[in-house]
Amino acid sequence: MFSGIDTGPEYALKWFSLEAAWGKINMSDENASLTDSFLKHPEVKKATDCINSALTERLEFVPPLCKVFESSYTRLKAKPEHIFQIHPSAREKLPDIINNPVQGIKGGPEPTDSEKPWNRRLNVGIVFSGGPAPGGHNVIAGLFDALGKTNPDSRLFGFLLGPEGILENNCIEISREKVNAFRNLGGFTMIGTGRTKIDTPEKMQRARKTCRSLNLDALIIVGGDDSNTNAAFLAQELYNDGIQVIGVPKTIDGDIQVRDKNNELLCAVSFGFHTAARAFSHNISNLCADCSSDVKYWHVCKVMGRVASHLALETALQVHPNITLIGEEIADFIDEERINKAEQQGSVDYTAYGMTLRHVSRLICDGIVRRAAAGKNYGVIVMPEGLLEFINEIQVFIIKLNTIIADYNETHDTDFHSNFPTLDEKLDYLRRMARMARENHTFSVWNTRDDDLFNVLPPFFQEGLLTERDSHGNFQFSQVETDKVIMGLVKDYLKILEERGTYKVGIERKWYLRTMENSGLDPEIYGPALFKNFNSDEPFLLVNESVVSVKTLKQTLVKEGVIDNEDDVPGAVEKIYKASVPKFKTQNHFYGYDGRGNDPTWFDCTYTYNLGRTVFSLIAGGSTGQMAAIKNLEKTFEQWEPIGIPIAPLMHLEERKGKLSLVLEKALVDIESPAFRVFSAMRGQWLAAHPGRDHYRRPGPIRYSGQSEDARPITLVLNELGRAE
Ligand code: FBP
Repeated sequence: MFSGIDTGPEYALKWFSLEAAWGKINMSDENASLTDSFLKHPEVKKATDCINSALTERLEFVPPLCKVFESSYTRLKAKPEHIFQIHPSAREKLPDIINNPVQGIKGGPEPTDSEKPWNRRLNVGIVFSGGPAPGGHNVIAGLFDALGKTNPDSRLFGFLLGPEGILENNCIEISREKVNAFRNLGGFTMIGTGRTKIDTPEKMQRARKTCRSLNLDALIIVGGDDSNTNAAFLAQELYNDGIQVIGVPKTIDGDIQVRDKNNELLCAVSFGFHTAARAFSHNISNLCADCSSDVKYWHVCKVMGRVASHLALETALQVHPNITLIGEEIADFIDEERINKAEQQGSVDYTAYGMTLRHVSRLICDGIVRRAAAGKNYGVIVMPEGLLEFINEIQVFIIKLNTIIADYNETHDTDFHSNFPTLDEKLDYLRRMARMARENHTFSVWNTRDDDLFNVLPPFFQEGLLTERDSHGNFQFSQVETDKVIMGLVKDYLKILEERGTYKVGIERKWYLRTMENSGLDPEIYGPALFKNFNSDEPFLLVNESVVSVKTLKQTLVKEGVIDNEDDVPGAVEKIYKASVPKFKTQNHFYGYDGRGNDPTWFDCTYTYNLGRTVFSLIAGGSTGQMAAIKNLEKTFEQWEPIGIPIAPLMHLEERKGKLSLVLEKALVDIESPAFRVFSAMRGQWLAAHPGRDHYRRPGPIRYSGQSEDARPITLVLNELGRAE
């Protein structure tokens, strides 16, 4: 017998019972024929068909066109008024595209003659890169329609499963039938996506080979900050081949936002953001309805947003959850008290800048305790998945571990994660690094102090921090249970507050009076002894802090002379005390992949379709190294203005895979922005730590008609209103 394989009698028993179960599930022949005829019934067929009326309506929706695309011909017109602060490194590495201007798009009558006919036949390749974002299919649809309208012989190729499809020359030709099957639908299902990066001379060479073999005039990269960075480098690489490369700003994270040097907004948000935020918001508002009905759970909602907290902020504005954490605010926090104390001692307390994990957990506890005092032992918490990166001590770990992993991969034949597959092996490697540094008295990224601090973290969190980086060297926040880490600390601290007697559920005064009177007890005698605010006019009563158990309850009542030592605590009083003991129960939720795959809102349907048309105008106008964008997204649709933004001037240096690289800058939440200031002014109200109704908002489900949903993200609306003031 082979060791390790269970073939004994017990195994046989398990197998037979499984077989019996399948026998029941698999219909007998007689049942199968019955099912067969039932399945052929036209109503059954209709009810179970993949094509349903909601889908048909969606496929038939025609997004409106920006005014300029109503003309039969478009041309580009440089907008030299927009200038950028250019990084010298970008100037050096991207010389042929660094001086690109912002391009405006103008409509007009068809030109009569031109050196390069505007309606020439084009071969264009398109690729999705990174995570899906609602609206991607409409970029393809917009581009396909514009190509076909201008020259029916033009061809559009879709590279399969992301940039890997370019490297492998794995593509399909996109037909009208295909486009029509995906109009206004979410996901990137038509051609798929992937996270491969074209970042080495060898990969650039392979990309060039593919483009040449398909005789491409242009390559379109629909992606986030890293992918648009890639687009710029490819544009430079393929410049002399005459192959144009155009980027499209995609990511639900909403962190591609572009301003010129004079702070004028050129691109307010990437596509997909609105839909994802609205999808999360609809689901989270359902949780608000749930928890305020059953009044027993705190729903903890982690929402996607790898780095920036835009999605969390938009969700907060959409739903008004009781507590929302915004990473950028947490990083910006300054503990004045600690700074002053250190100053008085003639030193500097660097830990006073930014919040620690513990500090964040205390903030949450404060909200929970205050709501409990108002009788609300339930609520909704929203936190961004990238929160940990904004927390001092964690950020340091992430940067150090990124460097260690990147260095290891560069100097060894096999990579860090294959060489150290288990957590113990990884920890052992780190321990050895720290020991060597100590024994040899040399500088090391990982020292004994790091190792000690790291070892007090729970194993699941250590594992999370050591998780494999993505192909861009980014830390994969979606793989870390941020909510679990924070809520673990919250639970511990609430326990302490409960023991101190400061975390109590408020008792409704009316209920107290009724319960006492029903038991024949005088509420006026027990009240002052039991509650610390009995003599106020507050509607919720708080049990004295000294009462933390039935034993201390009795001691307090005896001390206050309400009962004698020999007496038992009356049943009604014990019941009232027990009702004040909080039971902190949580339900954790992660909102990310669901919203990423959602069918797009009217905003995203329209935005992306017009982006596709913009891409065509940029190609036809001879641009390369540009990102298609729509200016004025924050305003009404009539004011939307399609433009091309040069990518190279947007680059700056950032740490990637432990090294400084030129990349497109991610836009973080600006805590001085009107949207954030509104959030910050209203969050006290949304915490609703007062008796009475909560302030939850119901944004409703996503539609595409624009009839009953916000026309655009609330963040954009508020920022625009604030700017105009
Ligand atoms: P992109 O930046 O590629 O658009 O992806 C964003 C995102 O949806 C993040 O919000 C999330 O952290 C990440 O993708 C998850 O990535 P993965 O699909 O690799 O799990």
